[in-house]
Amino acid sequence: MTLTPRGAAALAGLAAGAVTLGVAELLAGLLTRLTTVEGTPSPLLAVADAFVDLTPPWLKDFAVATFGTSDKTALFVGMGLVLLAACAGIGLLARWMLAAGLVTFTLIGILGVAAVLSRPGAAATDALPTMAGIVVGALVLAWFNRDLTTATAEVEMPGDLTRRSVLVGGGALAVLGVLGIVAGRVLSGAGEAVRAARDAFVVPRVAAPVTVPAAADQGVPGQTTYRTPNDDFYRIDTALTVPQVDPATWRLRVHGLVEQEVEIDMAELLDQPMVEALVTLACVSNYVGGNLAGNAVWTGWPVRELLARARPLPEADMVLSTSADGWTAGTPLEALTDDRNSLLAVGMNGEPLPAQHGFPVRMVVPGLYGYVSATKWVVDLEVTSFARDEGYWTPRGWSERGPIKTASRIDVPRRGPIDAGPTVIAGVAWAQHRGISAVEVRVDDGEWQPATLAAEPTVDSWRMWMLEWDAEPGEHTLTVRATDGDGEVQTERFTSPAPDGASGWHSVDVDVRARQ
Ligand SMILES: Nc1nc2c(c(=O)[nH]1)N[C@H]1C(S)=C(S)[C@@H](COP(=O)(O)O)O[C@H]1N2
Ligand SMILES: [Mo]
Repeated sequence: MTLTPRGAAALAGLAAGAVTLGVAELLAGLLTRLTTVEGTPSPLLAVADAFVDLTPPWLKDFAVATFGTSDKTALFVGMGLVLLAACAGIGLLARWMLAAGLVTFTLIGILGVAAVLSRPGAAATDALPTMAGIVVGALVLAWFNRDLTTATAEVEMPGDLTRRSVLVGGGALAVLGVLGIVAGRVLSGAGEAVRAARDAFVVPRVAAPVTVPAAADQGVPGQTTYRTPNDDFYRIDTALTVPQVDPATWRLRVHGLVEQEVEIDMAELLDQPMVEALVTLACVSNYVGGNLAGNAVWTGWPVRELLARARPLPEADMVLSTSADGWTAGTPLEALTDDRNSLLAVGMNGEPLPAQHGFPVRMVVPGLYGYVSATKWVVDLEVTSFARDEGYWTPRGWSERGPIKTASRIDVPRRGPIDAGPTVIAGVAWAQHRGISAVEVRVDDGEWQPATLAAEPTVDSWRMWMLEWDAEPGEHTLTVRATDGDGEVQTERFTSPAPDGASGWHSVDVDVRARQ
């Protein structure tokens, strides 16, 4: 097997890149092992995290619309391709002019160091693994180019020999680099750190447990179930690796515009009278007809009780909650102090919170989109005001306040042709904290027909609906609209998710075939 000189140069660049990342990830993994739970950020993840934080609203919107909840995978694949191209490019540049290649290589490496240091809670020493990687990678690049220069100089020779050494040596180093990355990730114990703590976590019992009446479901095949199993619950957050928060060291601090700063740990939280509440969470990025919403029984302590201990000052009108990974939400103080079930939740459908959904503690606020309220891995509550502070998404093009808009969705029939005759149209509607008083369905341009509503155990959750329809052969458009508990009919006006949630009626085109 032979390589063209250019191929050899590109391979040398790839080997240098792989070795850099291998050394950096391996050292970061070792440091994490030797130190605390949070550990040293992985340089690769730090770059991805920094990218996520800098993503403009249109790009975030595009990513969620295109890749949905796979947007994280898409980001990693994209980043991998960019890295491969950059390394090959640097290899070619170094062959043409070694100094230029080395300078470019170092500059990109410095961006990596900056990304690591930009992570919340990063210490100066966290830069060391990446810096060590850059030094080793630069040596590899220089060493190969000494080889490459010889190879081009000795054109008279059967120069394949030297290029073959690049092929073998570069290939081997690239493999070693990848192994280093894998070993580093394994060492850092990604995803493992708090598993044992979660397994041992007991969700507290409550005085008045929630029971979901069977009549809350209608059981139409394909229709949403009233309760969403934890494994099927949508997941949206900016965290590329799930934050590992150990309940043993977890603390929640309440400070800012308060008469009394308060700090509680897990033992104290679990000592409080816990309640259960059914609440449907919804994401502001959900499109009309989309599925970024889920309903669960949450177990937790009402946030208002904790805030009452801190006694907010009169000028306060917002609580800025912060997660272990530095994400923030700005929630109106009123939504946390009025009589609704705004919780510091530790249980989801009777289980400890899954790691992805905020273990050990998250916020759940009925009636508000997740981006302004549902902080997972919550560690800090700053009582403040909208005039002074803003949550993570506000400067990124999303509205400061995020009350959930009334929404309704047709689950069945949804796609594919159906047979003519008796059919059930069914779905779900939500207007959290106001409730749903009516759902109507229209076939083509016909009359609005009232759907049958399932029981509504609480106004904080969604409500199932169904309607029998005698489907006639041909193409039909089904449209749904809901009326909330205040008698307000869902608006027909279509808007996209940004800046404060999508609106408009959901409709579905169905192809009805005559029965043979
Ligand atoms: N720490 C943290 N909490 C977060 C977010 C986040 O990015 N980081 N995203 C919020 C958003 S936008 C939504 S819609 C809900 C989603 O909660 P889920 O993933 O449990 O469904 O979490 C909220 N809490
Ligand atoms: Mo969201």
